[in-house]
Amino acid sequence: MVRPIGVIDSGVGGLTVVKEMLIHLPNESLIYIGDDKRCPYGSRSAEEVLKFTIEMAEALSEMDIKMLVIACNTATAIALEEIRQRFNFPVVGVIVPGARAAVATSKTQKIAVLGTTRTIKSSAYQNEIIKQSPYAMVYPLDCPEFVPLVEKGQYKSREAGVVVENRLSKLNGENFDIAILGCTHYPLLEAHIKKSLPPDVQIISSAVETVRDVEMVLTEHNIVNKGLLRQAPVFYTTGPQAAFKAIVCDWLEMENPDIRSLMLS
Ligand code: I24
Ligand code: DGL
Repeated sequence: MVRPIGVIDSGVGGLTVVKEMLIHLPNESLIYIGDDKRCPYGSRSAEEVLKFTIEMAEALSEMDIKMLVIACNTATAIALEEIRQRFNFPVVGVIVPGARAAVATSKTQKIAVLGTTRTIKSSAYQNEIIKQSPYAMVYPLDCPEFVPLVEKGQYKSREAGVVVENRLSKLNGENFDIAILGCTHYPLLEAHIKKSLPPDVQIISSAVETVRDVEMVLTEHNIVNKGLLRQAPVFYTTGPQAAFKAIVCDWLEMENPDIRSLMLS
């Protein structure tokens, strides 16, 4: 039995992190929980996000995971520290990796952060960037229209481009050289985001960066799976299975993924 890595998210957005993990960690087994029924988290209160995130971690703890990845930016912003205190397994969130990559890449240490309302209000990215680079300037921007836009499936449309451009125009005049995509859904809007920012601005996706941290933690804790072949990933959803399955199949290019239902209080 290969002990799996647990991955949690408010819905299907964390599949952007899963996609990277399946590519870069070919020996590891994964269990994913998407709280589709209560998605989106980004417009909810901190109390709700904390409670829901603890419930997901609890469910995975009972499934004997060896480590946990909080693939949701909003859940990471609100619940990372609390989850670390409550459970014995190592926990990786998406914010430290995104902030680290931004600080390492930026020439000017002027960094824009795009995220949900809850993530931006929490100041988690802002605090982490300043912790790593005390003289950095951070330009936070909440983008409440972006998640619904992606979830309507309209993220490629010209209309989506207009919405993105309007929102990002609020950063006009600020002189940053990095923009962090601080939300699972924003990589799907990356082409529009790129077009709406000055050409010299580099985009950093927290999803991609997070896998490096997962690899480091596995090595540090000596829990890399070296021998046995991995099991197929298992996906739990708190919402309807069919819609969830369709997105898993499409996004991860899987034919017949193992989709299961999970009830959370
Ligand atoms: N993308 C996301 N959430 C959705 C969606 C989407 N519907 C279409 N696309 N719906 O997130 C959320 C609510 N559902 C989810 C499933 O169960 C019922 C409720 C972004 C996902 C990023 C991996 C667009 C879409 C798609 C396939 C792949 C990617 C994608 F249809 F963005
Ligand atoms: N997964 C969330 C995030 O990364 C976006 C969707 C939501 O608001 O729940 O912030």
